[in-house]
Amino acid sequence: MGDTIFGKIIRREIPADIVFENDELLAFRDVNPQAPVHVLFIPKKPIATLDDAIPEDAALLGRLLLAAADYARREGFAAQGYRTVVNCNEYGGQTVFHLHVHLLAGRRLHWPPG
Ligand code: IU
Repeated sequence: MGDTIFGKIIRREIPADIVFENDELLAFRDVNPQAPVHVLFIPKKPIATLDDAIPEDAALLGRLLLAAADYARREGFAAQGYRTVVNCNEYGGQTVFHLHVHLLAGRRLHWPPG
């Protein structure tokens, strides 16, 4: 299932504040939040980066993004607004090589990002 820290979270080898789970996805609070709400949505399948995703992952990645949107709606901040981010590789700022969608909310976010 991959040997990143997120793989360990999926396997419950290290703790995380999990907010959503189904058979193929997991979501947990970022340990270093950049906004009042900062949740990471990951596929359990260990895709290292968006650049490693293949056409067969299309539906999974769609459900991953929709899981973030559903969470925002459920938690009541969808109408106010939020941001989803996927960092890819070094210049994209990726530090954990298990594909993840950041969901940031709870404050006005700046654009463009740094
Ligand atoms: P990035 O897109 O790869 O840079 O995001 C990785 C995120 O994972 C980053 O926001 C970290 O704070 C977060 N994180 C975490 O929530 N728990 C961990 O044990 C580790 C990183 I390591």
